[in-house]
Amino acid sequence: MKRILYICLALLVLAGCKETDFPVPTSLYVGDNTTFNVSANGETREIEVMTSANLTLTTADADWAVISYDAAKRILTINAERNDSPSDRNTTATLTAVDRALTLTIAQSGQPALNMQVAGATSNVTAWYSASYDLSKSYDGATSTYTYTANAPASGIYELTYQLAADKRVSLAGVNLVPQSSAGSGTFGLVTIEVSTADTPTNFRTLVTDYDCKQVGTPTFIAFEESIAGAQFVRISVPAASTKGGNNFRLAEIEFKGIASTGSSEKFFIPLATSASFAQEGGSASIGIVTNSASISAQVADDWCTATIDGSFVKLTAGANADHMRRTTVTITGSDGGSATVSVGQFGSADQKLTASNATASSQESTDNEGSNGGPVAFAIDGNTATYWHSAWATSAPAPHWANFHLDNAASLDFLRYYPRQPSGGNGNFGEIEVWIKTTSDADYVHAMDYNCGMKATMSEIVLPKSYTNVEQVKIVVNTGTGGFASCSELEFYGTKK
Ligand SMILES: [Ca+2]
Repeated sequence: MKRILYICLALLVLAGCKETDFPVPTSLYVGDNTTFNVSANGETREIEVMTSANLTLTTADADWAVISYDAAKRILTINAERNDSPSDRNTTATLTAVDRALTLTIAQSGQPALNMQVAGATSNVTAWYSASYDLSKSYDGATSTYTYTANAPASGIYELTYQLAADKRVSLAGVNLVPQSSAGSGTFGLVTIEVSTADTPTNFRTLVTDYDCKQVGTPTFIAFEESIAGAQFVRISVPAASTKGGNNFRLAEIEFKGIASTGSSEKFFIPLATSASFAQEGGSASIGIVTNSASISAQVADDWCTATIDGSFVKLTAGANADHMRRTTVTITGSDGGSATVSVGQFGSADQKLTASNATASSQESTDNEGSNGGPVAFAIDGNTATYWHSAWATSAPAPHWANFHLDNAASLDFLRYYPRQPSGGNGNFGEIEVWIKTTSDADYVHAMDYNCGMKATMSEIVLPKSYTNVEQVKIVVNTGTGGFASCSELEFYGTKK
């Protein structure tokens, strides 16, 4: 329709009619969507502008995107550089006619970033609150543990220096500071970050000065203006006076975010996840690949899930699922080598909670010691999240712990839900676990999967790698748990009933 309108307008102009004779507004159209995504790895993109008017172009001041407009061809060209940061960014381009204007948003995703390994750390703090709160707790991968001191150093500035394990594949692009969610005393305020590289490890360069983390209980990601290849030491300085209470330091986790280093001669392909799951209503999920392949591609085995590529991300989308859990696999391939298989599952509205009975465990604490709501493993399947199983502590019971459950009516078993102690978790929150399954045709348990519940206080949804039929028993081996214990308020089993 629009094109016909332009042709009519052009004919009118050719016929010598003055524009004022016909109060038809100028047409100016690029499609219904005015946001255009450009690849995070950089690209040149042309957008056809449907208009009869002479347009002028104004752009926001973004040095990463050169935007031009060819009035003769009516083509808007965006020449976007690679986004060398984990952060998304966008800019605008406005096309203006005599009587109207159209503003387009040009959006670019950031690069997928992995957590770089920390080889060690030192600080000017002479006394941590106790060994359980020392500096290593800020890089043990668990947000349930934290670094804490109640004493300020003589200088009044906490200095923490982390050594990164050498990794030529990635460049340090930013730091994610994870406070304790309760934001207690010592939650940090102002942060200065200095970095040195492997070739001159004692020569620090200041990248961020007095970034205000505002003493909040949520993570603060601080992106650098440029990523640093070969980063070796990272020094974090925090004035004691800027922390909550003014005299303490508390940090649950520090994550050093590395993006693919384009200067690396080694080819690499590192998927940031090997599984994804969708809610029964459907939705989308994104899998990042840290790679220096020029491009990636993805293929999905089943058509209920679709994959599109945005830079080095694979975006997966699924519609609603009215059946029980469905699964598929996505194969992602790099143009310069490397591939990964991602297991995708989607919960369905027909998923059913199965009945578990006869729980046994490697150990359980007595209600005399734990209190009337805690101890016996039967509390893990009583349907009440206020009661919980706790491994023994009055007598020694070292990890690994385990608990075993009989399923009474499982035609199939698809996934488990693990609820730590409610409402806020505590000792025994599951970390790394193994799931073992015995079906009617197995003589003994068969290893089904490993899973990391992360010792977090919130529920974990553990999707099995396949649908298991005729399951008799499930055994959970708890290799790590908060404080070395295992505890569980409820373990739920889902699939289809017999
Ligand atoms: Ca319970």
